[in-house]
Amino acid sequence: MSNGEEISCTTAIEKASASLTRFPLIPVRGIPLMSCIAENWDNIWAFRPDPSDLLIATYPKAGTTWTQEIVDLLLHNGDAEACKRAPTPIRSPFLEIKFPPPMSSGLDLLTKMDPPRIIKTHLPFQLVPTGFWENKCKTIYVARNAKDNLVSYYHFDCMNLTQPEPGPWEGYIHKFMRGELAWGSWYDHVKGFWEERKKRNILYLFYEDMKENPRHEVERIMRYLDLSLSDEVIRNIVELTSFKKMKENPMANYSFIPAPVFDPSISPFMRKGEVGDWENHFTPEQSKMFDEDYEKQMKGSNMPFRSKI
Ligand code: PPS
Repeated sequence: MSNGEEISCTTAIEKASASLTRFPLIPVRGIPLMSCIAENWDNIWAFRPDPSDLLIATYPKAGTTWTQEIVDLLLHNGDAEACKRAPTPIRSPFLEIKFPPPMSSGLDLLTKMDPPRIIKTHLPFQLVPTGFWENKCKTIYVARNAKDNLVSYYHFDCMNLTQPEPGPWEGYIHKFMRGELAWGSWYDHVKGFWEERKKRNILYLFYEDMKENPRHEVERIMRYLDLSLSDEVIRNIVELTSFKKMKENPMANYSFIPAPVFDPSISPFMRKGEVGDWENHFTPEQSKMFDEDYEKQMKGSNMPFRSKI
């Protein structure tokens, strides 16, 4: 997208903002989704990807944007300028998102793009349109430890004025534990894709591994995409996708979404990008209560989550 198109995208959001609201949640097959998504469900479910399309699936705030940027750079041989052609959600549409006109929905954007496309979703495994599996589309799933994921989601729900009202922090923890936030239960989401990862050839990544050894994870993504890039290009991609660089990159930091939709005075989209920030939010009592519930909800899953590195 040219600079002109980016401006018209921002203008569209500004025009639509009068009808934008904190969308209530409506269950779709038991999963709470924003009403703007639930009301368009039949069209989302009917989406047929191309076998060459790549799906990046996450629970919200688990490292989606970071992974979208890594993938786009890998597919463009590390060409930073090429990856500044448009903001993230235009380069890599968000499958299920649908805001009032004149804003384009994820499906509108996908229809206008030629495959192979990099498609983002937060849908849990059972709600991903079956064409992705029938067409054996490559899928990268990114999971983030529950406590940091929750903290990031809380700040996002405060600043994104289309998300349901988060309410007070203490109550938010309970909503997360009960799976009442948009896109449902974190526990079921991470387990759902984990259980399917071998059968569906899903590359399952952890945010904490990406922070600890970004080069290692970038190389894993590269191999999964059947690419082979030079040492120097890989080094450059790791640098370009560091938190600091992405925070400064207007095509990757969501600064093109104007207030009052994303209100940066409440929290920036690129907030901290750390592992362990939950320690600055949970009281010892909240942490203990959360851990006890976590043990029950994750019993038998044996997933290698780390809330510290
Ligand atoms: S969304 O809205 O669901 O697509 O958000 P998502 O991109 O999944 O998650 C946003 C959080 O990821 C952090 N982030 C990064 N961390 C480390 N390195 C890089 N490059 C990076 N890019 C984004 C972002 O800051 C959000 O986490 P918090 O903890 O809120 O800072």
